[in-house]
Amino acid sequence: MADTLFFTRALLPEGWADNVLLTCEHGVIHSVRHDAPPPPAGISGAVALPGLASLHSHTFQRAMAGLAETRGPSSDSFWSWRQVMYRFLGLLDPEDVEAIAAFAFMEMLEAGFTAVGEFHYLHHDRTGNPYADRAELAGRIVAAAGTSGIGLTLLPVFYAHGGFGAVPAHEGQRRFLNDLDGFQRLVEGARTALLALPGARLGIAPHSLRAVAPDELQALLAAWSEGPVHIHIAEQVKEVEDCIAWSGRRPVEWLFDHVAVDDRWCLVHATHLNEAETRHLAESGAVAGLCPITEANLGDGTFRLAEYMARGGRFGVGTDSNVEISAPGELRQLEYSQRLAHRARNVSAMAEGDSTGGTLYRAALAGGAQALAQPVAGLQVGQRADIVCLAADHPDLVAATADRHVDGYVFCAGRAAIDQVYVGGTRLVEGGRHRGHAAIANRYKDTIRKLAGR
Ligand code: NGQ
Ligand code: ZN
Repeated sequence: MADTLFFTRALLPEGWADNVLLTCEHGVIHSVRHDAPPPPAGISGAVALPGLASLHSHTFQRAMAGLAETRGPSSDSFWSWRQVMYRFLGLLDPEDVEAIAAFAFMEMLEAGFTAVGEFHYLHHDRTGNPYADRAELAGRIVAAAGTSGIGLTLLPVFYAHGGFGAVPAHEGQRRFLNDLDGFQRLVEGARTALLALPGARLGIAPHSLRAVAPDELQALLAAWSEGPVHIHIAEQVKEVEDCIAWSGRRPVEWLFDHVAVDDRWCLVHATHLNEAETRHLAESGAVAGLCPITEANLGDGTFRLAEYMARGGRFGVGTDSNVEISAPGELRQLEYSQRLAHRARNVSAMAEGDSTGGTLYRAALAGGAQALAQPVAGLQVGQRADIVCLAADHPDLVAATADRHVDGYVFCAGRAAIDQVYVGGTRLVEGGRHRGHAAIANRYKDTIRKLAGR
């Protein structure tokens, strides 16, 4: 099946081009030509950007957005937020998980993301017992991705303990827990479920050094040679302190001491790094999975982006808790976190004349594609035709040229500039709205009303 798409302007790997004609076969870009005459089908859209990946998401948390913003009895923190989150997830049944995921994936598409890495750790029923099909909830995520049309990399999570030193998990974590055999069955179930979803990928995710013991981590890695490995690491100061108390090493130090971290890895957050850790991470070829909006919402801290970029470190962005879903918003928050920390401007742009939005966009594009093992690294032959098309007549873009489009999108207009979104050459969003919006949103709202009464 061959399709033709034509854009007035497009961001290609070699730079901006006018009148770009793309042909696609089975969703993959087959040819790219610029300065082409419009095809008989006419113009597909105005300003085409390759779609970004959200490399780290827990979709179910979308439905608790706004529910953890009231001050508690003592000072609030990541850890008190986590208690709220555990209480919330205790309410969810499989159809709720699917409805919420479909809504979050739809919003990602409407907000400039064309692929997602779902770090999936909600496995068992509300009492903590495995479902008859161990991959029941993984299957719900896959079904939701199918409903929305987003590109999925599913990362089933191994979670076994409540803290460093293999301390027992507590009640609130009962829906996450597996032993190694149970996890193997989960991964196989997830693999089978993914067969129904074209272009989907599978990875694994040891949740964190808190939830996975060293021998378990080694066993997981020994059994997994084929794809991405994601882990939460060094998000909170307390996590770093607890890791030192347990092992004498900081989390990223411990990881590099004990496993071969390479370009299959995504270290999610990696907020608290010292200089040597920053260098090791940059040199490893792994991706730092930055989730700037969630990290700000949870009060995590600030990633050492300027140093890391200067060393050639790779990164991508993720929507994590999905408290606000926006591709331009993640890049904006990332840069603003740096401006506040350094009391400077345009921190992420590396050289005089570089666009900050353009620099962040290209880096997050490459890092997201790598971390998810998806062919979504840009508008070139062999990559999937995942495209975010901005409206050229948006007030913030009318006079834009080249990377000023991206700066206008990231720093001013945000998702309001999005006109169309394509995944695999199929138009899923038109006029900023997903083609299944009404049905997916109604089902989500019914779910929220039902959960509120539970
Ligand atoms: C998660 N989220 O798995 O949803 C975690 C919280 C934890 C973030 N780290 C739980 N942002 O890390 O223990
Ligand atoms: Zn996370």
